[in-house]
Amino acid sequence: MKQEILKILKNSDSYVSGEVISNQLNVTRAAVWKAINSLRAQGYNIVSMKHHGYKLEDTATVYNERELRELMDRSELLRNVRLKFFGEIDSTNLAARRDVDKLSGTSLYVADRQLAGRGRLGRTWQSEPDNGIWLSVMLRPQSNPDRLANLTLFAGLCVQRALVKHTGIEIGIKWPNDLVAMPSGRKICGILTETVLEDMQVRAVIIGIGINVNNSSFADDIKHIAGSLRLESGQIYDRGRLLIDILHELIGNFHEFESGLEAKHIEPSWMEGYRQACVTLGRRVSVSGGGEAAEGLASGLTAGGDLTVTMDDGSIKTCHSGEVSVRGLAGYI
Ligand code: BT5
Repeated sequence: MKQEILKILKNSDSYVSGEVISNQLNVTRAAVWKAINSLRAQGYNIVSMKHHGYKLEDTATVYNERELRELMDRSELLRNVRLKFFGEIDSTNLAARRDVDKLSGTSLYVADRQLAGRGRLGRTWQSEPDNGIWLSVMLRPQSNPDRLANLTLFAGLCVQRALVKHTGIEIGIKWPNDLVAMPSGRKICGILTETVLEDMQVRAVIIGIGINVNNSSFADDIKHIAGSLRLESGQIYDRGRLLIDILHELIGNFHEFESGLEAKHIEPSWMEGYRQACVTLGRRVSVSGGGEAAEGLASGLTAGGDLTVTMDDGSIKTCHSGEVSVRGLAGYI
Protein backbone atom coordinates (compact mmCIF):
# COMPACT_ATOMS: atom_id res chain seq x y z
CA MET A 1 0.00 0.00 0.00
CA LYS A 2 2.88 2.41 0.75
CA GLN A 3 4.01 2.04 -2.85
CA GLU A 4 0.53 3.00 -4.11
CA ILE A 5 0.26 5.97 -1.79
CA LEU A 6 3.63 7.23 -2.98
CA LYS A 7 2.47 6.92 -6.56
CA ILE A 8 -0.64 8.98 -5.85
CA LEU A 9 1.35 11.69 -4.06
CA LYS A 10 4.06 11.79 -6.73
CA ASN A 11 1.43 12.27 -9.41
CA SER A 12 -0.11 15.25 -7.68
CA ASP A 13 1.32 18.77 -7.40
CA SER A 14 -1.14 19.72 -4.69
CA TYR A 15 -2.57 18.19 -1.52
CA VAL A 16 -4.47 14.91 -1.74
CA SER A 17 -6.98 14.26 1.03
CA GLY A 18 -6.84 11.16 3.19
CA GLU A 19 -10.38 10.42 2.08
CA VAL A 20 -9.47 10.42 -1.62
CA ILE A 21 -6.54 8.10 -0.94
CA SER A 22 -8.57 5.74 1.23
CA ASN A 23 -11.37 5.56 -1.38
CA GLN A 24 -8.95 5.02 -4.21
CA LEU A 25 -7.14 2.20 -2.45
CA ASN A 26 -10.20 0.87 -0.65
CA VAL A 27 -8.60 1.02 2.78
CA THR A 28 -9.48 2.91 5.96
CA ARG A 29 -8.30 6.47 6.70
CA ALA A 30 -6.44 5.08 9.73
CA ALA A 31 -4.54 2.68 7.48
CA VAL A 32 -3.59 5.58 5.18
CA TRP A 33 -2.37 7.61 8.16
CA LYS A 34 -0.30 4.67 9.40
CA ALA A 35 1.29 4.12 5.99
CA ILE A 36 2.07 7.84 5.64
CA ASN A 37 3.85 7.81 9.01
CA SER A 38 5.84 4.78 8.00
CA LEU A 39 6.89 6.52 4.75
CA ARG A 40 7.94 9.57 6.76
CA ALA A 41 10.08 7.32 8.94
CA GLN A 42 11.79 6.12 5.75
CA GLY A 43 12.73 9.70 4.94
CA TYR A 44 9.90 10.85 2.67
CA ASN A 45 9.05 14.47 3.31
CA ILE A 46 5.24 14.25 3.40
CA VAL A 47 3.57 17.34 4.79
CA SER A 48 -0.06 17.46 5.90
CA MET A 49 -2.49 20.33 6.17
CA LYS A 50 -5.81 20.28 7.97
CA HIS A 51 -8.76 19.91 5.55
CA HIS A 52 -6.39 19.55 2.60
CA GLY A 53 -4.61 16.25 3.15
CA TYR A 54 -1.09 15.16 2.26
CA LYS A 55 1.59 16.40 -0.10
CA LEU A 56 5.00 14.98 -0.99
CA GLU A 57 7.47 17.86 -0.85
CA ASP A 58 10.49 16.38 -2.61
CA THR A 59 12.28 13.09 -2.79
CA ALA A 60 15.80 14.47 -3.19
CA THR A 61 16.90 13.34 0.25
CA VAL A 62 15.34 9.91 -0.06
CA TYR A 63 17.88 7.28 -0.94
CA ASN A 64 16.50 3.79 -0.93
CA GLU A 65 15.92 0.78 -3.14
CA ARG A 66 12.48 1.95 -4.27
CA GLU A 67 13.65 5.37 -5.47
CA LEU A 68 16.76 4.01 -7.15
CA ARG A 69 14.84 1.25 -8.87
CA GLU A 70 12.35 3.78 -10.16
CA LEU A 71 15.14 5.95 -11.58
CA MET A 72 16.85 2.92 -13.13
CA ASP A 73 13.63 1.69 -14.70
CA ARG A 74 13.32 5.00 -16.55
CA SER A 75 16.59 4.28 -18.33
CA GLU A 76 16.79 1.73 -21.13
CA LEU A 77 20.43 1.08 -20.27
CA LEU A 78 19.76 0.38 -16.59
CA ARG A 79 16.37 -1.31 -16.67
CA ASN A 80 17.85 -4.79 -16.76
CA VAL A 81 20.59 -4.16 -14.23
CA ARG A 82 19.94 -6.01 -10.97
CA LEU A 83 19.95 -3.79 -7.87
CA LYS A 84 20.66 -4.68 -4.25
CA PHE A 85 20.36 -1.82 -1.79
CA PHE A 86 21.52 -2.07 1.82
CA GLY A 87 20.92 0.38 4.64
CA GLU A 88 24.06 -1.08 6.15
CA ILE A 89 26.55 -3.68 4.94
CA ASP A 90 30.19 -4.65 5.54
CA SER A 91 31.30 -3.65 2.04
CA THR A 92 29.47 -3.48 -1.29
CA ASN A 93 32.50 -5.08 -2.99
CA LEU A 94 32.22 -8.03 -0.58
CA ALA A 95 28.45 -8.23 -1.18
CA ALA A 96 29.13 -8.50 -4.91
CA ARG A 97 31.83 -11.13 -4.36
CA ARG A 98 29.40 -13.30 -2.42
CA ASP A 99 27.11 -13.27 -5.47
CA VAL A 100 29.68 -14.13 -8.13
CA ASP A 101 28.47 -17.72 -8.50
CA LYS A 102 24.84 -16.99 -7.74
CA LEU A 103 24.06 -14.32 -10.30
CA SER A 104 24.83 -13.63 -13.93
CA GLY A 105 24.69 -10.39 -15.92
CA THR A 106 25.33 -6.92 -14.57
CA SER A 107 24.52 -6.25 -10.90
CA LEU A 108 24.65 -3.14 -8.79
CA TYR A 109 25.23 -3.02 -5.03
CA VAL A 110 24.52 0.19 -3.17
CA ALA A 111 24.73 0.92 0.55
CA ASP A 112 23.92 3.94 2.67
CA ARG A 113 26.62 2.90 5.12
CA GLN A 114 29.54 0.46 5.05
CA LEU A 115 30.85 -0.99 8.28
CA ALA A 116 34.04 -2.35 6.70
CA GLY A 117 34.50 -0.22 3.57
CA ARG A 118 37.69 -1.28 1.79
CA GLY A 119 40.39 0.72 0.08
CA ARG A 120 43.31 -0.61 -1.96
CA LEU A 121 46.24 -2.54 -0.48
CA GLY A 122 44.30 -3.46 2.67
CA ARG A 123 43.43 0.13 3.58
CA THR A 124 40.01 1.15 4.88
CA TRP A 125 37.43 3.44 3.33
CA GLN A 126 35.32 5.49 5.72
CA SER A 127 31.69 5.18 4.72
CA GLU A 128 29.42 7.02 7.13
CA PRO A 129 25.63 7.01 6.50
CA ASP A 130 23.44 9.71 4.89
CA ASN A 131 25.99 11.55 2.80
CA GLY A 132 27.97 9.31 0.50
CA ILE A 133 27.56 7.08 -2.52
CA TRP A 134 29.07 3.67 -1.80
CA LEU A 135 28.50 1.38 -4.73
CA SER A 136 29.87 -1.62 -6.58
CA VAL A 137 29.09 -2.66 -10.12
CA MET A 138 29.68 -6.30 -11.03
CA LEU A 139 30.29 -6.85 -14.73
CA ARG A 140 31.16 -9.95 -16.72
CA PRO A 141 33.62 -8.97 -19.44
CA GLN A 142 34.84 -11.69 -21.80
CA SER A 143 38.52 -11.09 -21.53
CA ASN A 144 41.84 -12.38 -20.55
CA PRO A 145 42.84 -11.07 -17.11
CA ASP A 146 45.99 -9.14 -18.05
CA ARG A 147 44.03 -7.10 -20.58
CA LEU A 148 41.88 -5.75 -17.76
CA ALA A 149 44.80 -4.09 -16.00
CA ASN A 150 43.72 -0.60 -16.87
CA LEU A 151 40.01 -1.06 -16.13
CA THR A 152 40.55 0.81 -12.92
CA LEU A 153 41.80 3.86 -14.86
CA PHE A 154 38.88 3.66 -17.24
CA ALA A 155 36.45 3.53 -14.30
CA GLY A 156 38.13 6.58 -12.78
CA LEU A 157 37.74 8.51 -16.02
CA CYS A 158 34.04 7.59 -16.31
CA VAL A 159 33.28 8.69 -12.76
CA GLN A 160 35.31 11.88 -13.18
CA ARG A 161 33.34 12.77 -16.32
CA ALA A 162 29.99 12.08 -14.64
CA LEU A 163 30.88 14.16 -11.58
CA VAL A 164 32.13 17.10 -13.65
CA LYS A 165 29.02 17.03 -15.85
CA HIS A 166 26.67 16.76 -12.90
CA THR A 167 28.27 19.31 -10.57
CA GLY A 168 30.45 21.61 -12.68
CA ILE A 169 33.20 21.21 -10.04
CA GLU A 170 36.74 20.96 -11.38
CA ILE A 171 37.82 17.41 -10.60
CA GLY A 172 41.09 15.77 -11.61
CA ILE A 173 42.37 12.20 -11.45
CA LYS A 174 45.28 11.42 -9.18
CA TRP A 175 46.89 8.37 -10.75
CA PRO A 176 45.68 5.70 -10.78
CA ASN A 177 42.17 6.43 -9.72
CA ASP A 178 41.60 8.88 -6.89
CA LEU A 179 39.37 11.75 -7.87
CA VAL A 180 40.45 15.03 -6.34
CA ALA A 181 38.82 18.44 -6.36
CA MET A 182 40.94 21.14 -7.91
CA PRO A 183 42.67 23.25 -6.90
CA SER A 184 42.22 22.10 -3.29
CA GLY A 185 43.49 18.59 -4.14
CA ARG A 186 41.05 17.04 -1.65
CA LYS A 187 40.04 13.44 -2.28
CA ILE A 188 36.37 13.23 -3.25
CA CYS A 189 36.29 9.68 -4.56
CA GLY A 190 38.25 6.43 -4.42
CA ILE A 191 37.88 3.35 -6.60
CA LEU A 192 38.70 -0.27 -5.84
CA THR A 193 38.53 -2.64 -8.80
CA GLU A 194 38.71 -6.37 -8.14
CA THR A 195 38.86 -9.18 -10.66
CA VAL A 196 37.49 -12.61 -9.80
CA LEU A 197 39.32 -15.36 -11.69
CA GLU A 198 38.61 -19.02 -12.26
CA ASP A 199 41.13 -21.18 -14.15
CA MET A 200 42.81 -17.98 -15.32
CA GLN A 201 39.55 -16.84 -16.87
CA VAL A 202 37.71 -13.72 -15.73
CA ARG A 203 34.52 -14.68 -13.86
CA ALA A 204 33.64 -11.12 -12.93
CA VAL A 205 35.01 -7.68 -12.32
CA ILE A 206 33.78 -5.66 -9.38
CA ILE A 207 34.22 -1.92 -9.59
CA GLY A 208 33.79 -0.37 -6.15
CA ILE A 209 33.27 3.38 -6.06
CA GLY A 210 33.13 5.57 -2.97
CA ILE A 211 32.11 9.22 -3.34
CA ASN A 212 31.86 11.83 -0.60
CA VAL A 213 28.77 13.72 -1.71
CA ASN A 214 27.05 15.74 1.01
CA ASN A 215 29.57 15.27 3.84
CA SER A 216 30.25 18.43 5.81
CA SER A 217 33.06 17.00 7.97
CA PHE A 218 35.39 14.02 8.26
CA ALA A 219 37.11 12.01 11.00
CA ASP A 220 40.39 13.44 12.32
CA ASP A 221 42.61 10.95 10.52
CA ILE A 222 41.40 11.93 7.03
CA LYS A 223 40.14 15.48 7.45
CA HIS A 224 43.35 16.95 6.00
CA ILE A 225 42.98 15.01 2.72
CA ALA A 226 39.25 14.31 2.29
CA GLY A 227 36.75 16.57 0.58
CA SER A 228 33.16 16.31 -0.61
CA LEU A 229 31.15 17.68 -3.49
CA ARG A 230 29.16 19.73 -0.99
CA LEU A 231 32.25 21.25 0.62
CA GLU A 232 33.50 22.25 -2.83
CA SER A 233 30.34 23.85 -4.18
CA GLY A 234 28.17 24.56 -1.14
CA GLN A 235 25.36 22.55 -2.71
CA ILE A 236 23.51 19.47 -1.51
CA TYR A 237 23.17 16.80 -4.20
CA ASP A 238 20.52 14.16 -4.83
CA ARG A 239 22.54 10.97 -4.46
CA GLY A 240 20.09 8.90 -6.51
CA ARG A 241 20.29 11.12 -9.57
CA LEU A 242 24.02 11.45 -9.33
CA LEU A 243 24.37 7.69 -9.08
CA ILE A 244 22.28 7.24 -12.24
CA ASP A 245 24.56 9.65 -14.13
CA ILE A 246 27.62 7.71 -12.98
CA LEU A 247 26.11 4.41 -14.12
CA HIS A 248 25.25 5.86 -17.52
CA GLU A 249 28.83 6.94 -18.01
CA LEU A 250 30.33 3.69 -16.72
CA ILE A 251 27.99 1.03 -18.09
CA GLY A 252 27.15 3.08 -21.20
CA ASN A 253 30.83 3.32 -22.19
CA PHE A 254 31.89 -0.14 -21.10
CA HIS A 255 31.59 -1.51 -24.65
CA GLU A 256 34.13 1.14 -25.70
CA PHE A 257 36.50 -0.24 -23.08
CA GLU A 258 35.86 -3.85 -24.09
CA SER A 259 36.33 -3.20 -27.79
CA GLY A 260 39.65 -1.46 -27.04
CA LEU A 261 40.81 -4.74 -25.47
CA GLU A 262 40.75 -6.48 -28.83
CA ALA A 263 43.32 -4.21 -30.37
CA LYS A 264 46.47 -5.65 -28.79
CA HIS A 265 49.33 -3.24 -28.03
CA ILE A 266 47.36 -0.30 -29.36
CA GLU A 267 46.51 2.44 -26.95
CA PRO A 268 42.75 2.58 -26.30
CA SER A 269 41.07 5.75 -27.53
CA TRP A 270 39.92 6.82 -24.05
CA MET A 271 43.49 6.95 -22.72
CA GLU A 272 44.11 10.44 -24.10
CA GLY A 273 41.05 11.68 -22.16
CA TYR A 274 42.54 10.09 -19.06
CA ARG A 275 45.86 11.84 -19.63
CA GLN A 276 44.12 15.18 -19.90
CA ALA A 277 42.22 14.64 -16.65
CA CYS A 278 45.25 13.24 -14.79
CA VAL A 279 46.71 15.79 -12.40
CA THR A 280 49.66 13.60 -11.38
CA LEU A 281 51.44 14.03 -14.72
CA GLY A 282 54.06 16.74 -14.65
CA ARG A 283 54.22 16.80 -10.84
CA ARG A 284 56.91 15.76 -8.45
CA VAL A 285 56.05 12.51 -6.71
CA SER A 286 57.43 10.11 -4.17
CA VAL A 287 57.30 6.45 -5.17
CA SER A 288 57.26 3.71 -2.57
CA GLY A 289 56.53 0.01 -2.55
CA GLY A 290 58.83 -2.87 -1.74
CA GLY A 291 61.67 -0.57 -0.78
CA GLU A 292 62.71 2.94 0.17
CA ALA A 293 60.62 5.80 -1.12
CA ALA A 294 62.34 7.79 -3.85
CA GLU A 295 61.44 11.01 -5.59
CA GLY A 296 61.07 12.01 -9.19
CA LEU A 297 58.87 13.65 -11.81
CA ALA A 298 55.72 11.89 -13.07
CA SER A 299 56.57 12.09 -16.74
CA GLY A 300 54.23 9.87 -18.71
CA LEU A 301 51.59 7.18 -18.94
CA THR A 302 52.03 4.00 -20.98
CA ALA A 303 49.34 2.51 -23.25
CA GLY A 304 48.75 -0.05 -20.48
CA GLY A 305 48.07 2.67 -17.92
CA ASP A 306 51.38 2.48 -16.05
CA LEU A 307 52.89 5.69 -14.73
CA THR A 308 56.45 6.45 -15.76
CA VAL A 309 58.49 8.48 -13.32
CA THR A 310 61.79 10.10 -14.16
CA MET A 311 63.65 9.61 -10.89
CA ASP A 312 66.03 12.19 -9.53
CA ASP A 313 68.97 9.85 -10.24
CA GLY A 314 68.01 9.92 -13.92
CA SER A 315 66.52 6.42 -14.07
CA ILE A 316 63.01 5.82 -15.36
CA LYS A 317 60.66 3.87 -13.12
CA THR A 318 57.47 2.27 -14.43
CA CYS A 319 54.80 2.08 -11.76
CA HIS A 320 51.92 -0.39 -11.90
CA SER A 321 48.82 0.56 -9.98
CA GLY A 322 48.33 -1.55 -6.91
CA GLU A 323 52.04 -2.24 -6.52
CA VAL A 324 53.30 1.18 -5.61
CA SER A 325 52.06 4.16 -3.78
CA VAL A 326 52.61 7.50 -5.44
CA ARG A 327 52.36 10.49 -3.17
CA GLY A 328 52.58 14.03 -4.40
CA LEU A 329 55.15 16.19 -2.74
CA ALA A 330 52.99 19.29 -2.73
CA GLY A 331 49.98 18.26 -0.65
CA TYR A 332 47.97 15.18 -1.45
CA ILE A 333 48.06 15.22 -5.25
C1 BT5 B 1 40.51 3.87 -2.40
O1 BT5 B 1 41.52 3.19 -1.77
O2 BT5 B 1 40.48 5.05 -2.56
C2 BT5 B 1 39.39 2.96 -2.84
C3 BT5 B 1 38.12 3.23 -2.08
C4 BT5 B 1 36.98 2.43 -2.62
C5 BT5 B 1 35.75 2.57 -1.77
C6 BT5 B 1 34.55 1.91 -2.38
S1 BT5 B 1 33.10 2.30 -1.53
C7 BT5 B 1 32.22 1.08 -2.36
C8 BT5 B 1 33.15 -0.11 -2.50
N1 BT5 B 1 33.06 -1.01 -1.37
C9 BT5 B 1 34.21 -1.04 -0.68
O3 BT5 B 1 34.39 -1.73 0.35
N2 BT5 B 1 35.11 -0.23 -1.26
C10 BT5 B 1 34.60 0.39 -2.46
P1 BT5 B 1 42.92 3.83 -1.40
O4 BT5 B 1 43.50 4.50 -2.62
O5 BT5 B 1 43.66 2.73 -0.78
O6 BT5 B 1 42.59 4.94 -0.36
C11 BT5 B 1 42.30 4.65 0.98
C12 BT5 B 1 42.75 5.83 1.81
O7 BT5 B 1 41.89 6.96 1.54
C13 BT5 B 1 42.66 5.61 3.31
O8 BT5 B 1 43.82 5.02 3.81
C14 BT5 B 1 42.43 7.02 3.86
O9 BT5 B 1 43.66 7.71 3.95
C15 BT5 B 1 41.64 7.69 2.75
N3 BT5 B 1 40.19 7.64 3.00
C16 BT5 B 1 39.45 6.73 3.68
N4 BT5 B 1 38.16 7.02 3.64
C17 BT5 B 1 38.05 8.16 2.91
C18 BT5 B 1 36.96 8.98 2.51
N5 BT5 B 1 35.69 8.70 2.82
N6 BT5 B 1 37.24 10.09 1.77
C19 BT5 B 1 38.50 10.41 1.43
N7 BT5 B 1 39.56 9.68 1.78
C20 BT5 B 1 39.35 8.56 2.52
